[in-house]
Amino acid sequence: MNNKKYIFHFWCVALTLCGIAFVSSCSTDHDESSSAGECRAVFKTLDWGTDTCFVYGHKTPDVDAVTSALSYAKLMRALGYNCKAKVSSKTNRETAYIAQLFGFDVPELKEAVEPRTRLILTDHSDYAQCVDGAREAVILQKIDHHTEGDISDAGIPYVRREMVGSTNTIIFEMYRELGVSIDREAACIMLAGILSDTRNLSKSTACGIDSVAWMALTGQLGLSADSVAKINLAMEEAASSYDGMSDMDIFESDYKNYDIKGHRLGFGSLTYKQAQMDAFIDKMLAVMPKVMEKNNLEMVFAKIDNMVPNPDSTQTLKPYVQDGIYFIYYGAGTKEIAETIFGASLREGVIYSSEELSRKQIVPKIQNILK
Ligand SMILES: [Mn+2]
Repeated sequence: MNNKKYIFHFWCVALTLCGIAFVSSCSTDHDESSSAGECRAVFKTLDWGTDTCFVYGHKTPDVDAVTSALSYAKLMRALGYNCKAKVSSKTNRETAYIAQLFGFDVPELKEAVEPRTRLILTDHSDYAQCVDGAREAVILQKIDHHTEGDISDAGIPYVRREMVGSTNTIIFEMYRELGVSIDREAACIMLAGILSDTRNLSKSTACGIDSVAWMALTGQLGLSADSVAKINLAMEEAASSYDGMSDMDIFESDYKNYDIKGHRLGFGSLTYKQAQMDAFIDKMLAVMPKVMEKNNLEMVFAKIDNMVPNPDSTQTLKPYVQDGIYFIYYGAGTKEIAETIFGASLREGVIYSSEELSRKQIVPKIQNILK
């Protein structure tokens, strides 16, 4: 190898290693002062371009997707970067409810972006969930709490991915580490995301750091545990009140697409009361072929949280509690996948599981089974 080539090779390797060290230290290191300095330095080196950088959560956004885009765009603006939150498809009823209660504006709808648009992605890690045009855009950052999807971490200059209950918990940590003050609006926005994704810290995905953020934000907003429980209950009711919605809109109220090893699949997350569960499942099974056609899928899945009256009737702020999930499936090969994960079907297309797995926990299991 001649000398010049050798030196060039050396610098390529050295710079690559530095890059990797930077990303991983920023994404896992919680030594606040040093990681804050490193993050600020990484942000400075990003290719921001001259136009606004858009911050997007996933398509068919839930509250965490919408609010993480808002809170992160706000954080970036506080650091001096021209960022704006957008949504790539219409928002759901729970988002409308909490935005009105807390008094924040839902981002404008922008369904597609031009090539070379600068993007920051929150709450998703798969191209199938991105705003249209994302593959031709420049993705500057990814802030997420899911396993790594087909938008690989390695290709993005700044990634912070932690398996916590809500994307907003990660963003809360970043405000603190970067020393950016959390104003009332930011506190409301982040709390909304945490309440929704962790169902007020009751989901199995919630961890210690979610509680830390919950304590700090509710404290700042002067909300008692009871008033937070009331807000959460109303959010939960808004999320599961499907009255007046078409079956397709219900299925898509909390829905994601995935491309896994060449298989295109869709996955809905629903909630329903056990008393009317059978009829609800029949309606959802009937709409799944249409979901398949509309989204050009090979397989369609949904999990339905099974809600039963709370045996402890003194808990008026928690009239219903979850009792397992129903997992429904449609499409060639889906029965085998579903039964490998959850065991035998109750009837064609339907399985019950007492284990309350979230979509985030089920998708990696499907990923392992698919060839
Ligand atoms: Mn989320």
